[in-house]
Amino acid sequence: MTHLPDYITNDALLSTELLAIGNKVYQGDRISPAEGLALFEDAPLAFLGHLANFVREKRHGSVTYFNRNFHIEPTNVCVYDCKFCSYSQKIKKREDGWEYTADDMMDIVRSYDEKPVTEVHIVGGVLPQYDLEFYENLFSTIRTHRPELHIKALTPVEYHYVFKKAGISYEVGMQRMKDAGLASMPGGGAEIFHPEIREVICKDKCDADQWLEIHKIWHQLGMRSNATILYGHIEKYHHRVDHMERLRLLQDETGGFQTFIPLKFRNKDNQMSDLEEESSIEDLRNYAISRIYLDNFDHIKAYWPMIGRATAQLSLAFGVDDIDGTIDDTTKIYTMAGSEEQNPALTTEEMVNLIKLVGRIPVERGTLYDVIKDYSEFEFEGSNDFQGYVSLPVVEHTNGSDKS
Ligand code: V47
Ligand code: SF4
Repeated sequence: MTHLPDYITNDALLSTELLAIGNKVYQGDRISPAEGLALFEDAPLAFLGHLANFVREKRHGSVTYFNRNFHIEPTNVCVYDCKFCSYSQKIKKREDGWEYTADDMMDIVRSYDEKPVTEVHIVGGVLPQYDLEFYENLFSTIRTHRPELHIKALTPVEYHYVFKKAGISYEVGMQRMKDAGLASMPGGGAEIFHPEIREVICKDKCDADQWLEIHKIWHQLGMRSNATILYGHIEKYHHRVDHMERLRLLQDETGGFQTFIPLKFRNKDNQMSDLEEESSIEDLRNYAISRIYLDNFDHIKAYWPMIGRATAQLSLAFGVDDIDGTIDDTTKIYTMAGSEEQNPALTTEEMVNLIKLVGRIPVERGTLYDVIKDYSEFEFEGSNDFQGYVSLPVVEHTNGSDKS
């Protein structure tokens, strides 16, 4: 049996409760919501990093995944009024925004024809002209044009809206999306599930139960999806725990989630701009607790355009094993909200270097975590004497994986 190392158990700053949680994590036992809350409230960063890195390395060793994808945002105008999102205000001045037609979107898809991307990620605002037939036609046209391109598109927010308008059930709707070529669902629209917060920040779009139900139905069709949390605004720690608990319970039932993606709230150009943003320390604590809490999720992803490259590199020691794709177009929902990266573009070589510089092994993956290329032997150009990274104590492992 693996035990916490002495330098942790002898740390006078760690309470008996925290050490008991640490031992549970070492033994592969699930922590309770109350214990999750205790981590948020009391655990020091280094302790969280140690535990999260233990879990991360037990599952994935040093492997760090990335994929080559591009984004299409059909529109930056939205009928919904999410207080944290700059798109919600554009509906009043619709002419200032963009609304792509299916042809416009196919032009974008075709512009990647010669590029070795494996995934198109489609997500944006909700508008009436984007209805059931529109998305069916779009997905099937993309699939016909480039059959091997994985279509990861839309969220329960759009699906709920579109199916309701079409008068069909979630079951029928998701089956039709699958038949048209939808291959997986990204994690957006989750925000904070708890009604105390959801009512304030995004009360008019699908609620928590509807979000979870659509993912459940999608999983029951044999398909995979992601989940997010939008943290660092008006929610309290217990709302974050509640959010993760709901996801963990559904994952116990279906096993269909691949990846959890914590999204840090950014405060530019939205109705919550008066709020201060979380510190990078809190970002790292949040990644670590996500890794520890969600024991039935394979992957924790850092969305690097949002937190910046340096924090993304650090996150790899705090439970994260995936950095989002090499994106060479602009994903405006974040640049408008004030993300770290004004032009979120990384070439594959830059992504590989970024991961290697912090001592991890870059592996290019497909959307479903099929290994496309292992870059462990890749010699990168540039600085070998990177000094900015604090490495955590190496954890000893007794077995390769505890995937459930
Ligand atoms: O649900 C909107 C977020 C999400 C802000 O599954 C904001 O691979 C921060 O879910 N500050 C959509 N976030 C994006 C998304 C996503 C991103 C990357 C990868 C994957 C994946 C999914 O964007 C929305 C919302 O939570 N968002 N406004 C803001 N001001
Ligand atoms: Fe619309 Fe999504 Fe923005 Fe809400 S978060 S306003 S649903 S684009």
